[in-house]
Amino acid sequence: MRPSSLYFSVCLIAFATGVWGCLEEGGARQPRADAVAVLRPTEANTVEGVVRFAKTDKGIRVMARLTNLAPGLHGFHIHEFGDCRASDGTSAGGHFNPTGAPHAGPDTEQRHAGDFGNVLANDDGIATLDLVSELVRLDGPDSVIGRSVIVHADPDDLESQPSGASGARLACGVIGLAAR
Ligand SMILES: [Cu+2]
Repeated sequence: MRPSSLYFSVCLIAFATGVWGCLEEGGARQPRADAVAVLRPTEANTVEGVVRFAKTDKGIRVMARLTNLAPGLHGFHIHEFGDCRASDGTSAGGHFNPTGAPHAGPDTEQRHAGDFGNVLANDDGIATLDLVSELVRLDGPDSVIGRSVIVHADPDDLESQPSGASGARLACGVIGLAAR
């Protein structure tokens, strides 16, 4: 069986069983996403990536893959405005914080809705993140649709107010409804 027909068959089975994730060309299986942010580099940077959001029984699953980062930790958050116009990303505003909570890490109960802490880039500059958040909303008044995702130059120390002292903004992407 040719690889392409195998791909088609597997997809057909996935479709028939109601598993919408199916297979990407290249083989990595991805669950369906309800929202997506495509991150573009700010001026003088090359960092880019995709962040996908999917509703689950336990909260919103957040799946990110970023490239061209310096190896190490980088602060990673949802910011208030879905506005990546400024060349340095500052038009995205501060952290999205619908409950008025202090900034903290993703394991602290009182935190911003989009306090994802850090992503860890490997030696190839690639960082991935996969977590389930009970604070992120994709509908209602606290929805993150229309907000933005920012990845920073420095690590988030998970305690400095208001945003973890994570420095310059390397890439910015508006959160929108996903096509699938
Ligand atoms: Cu941030």
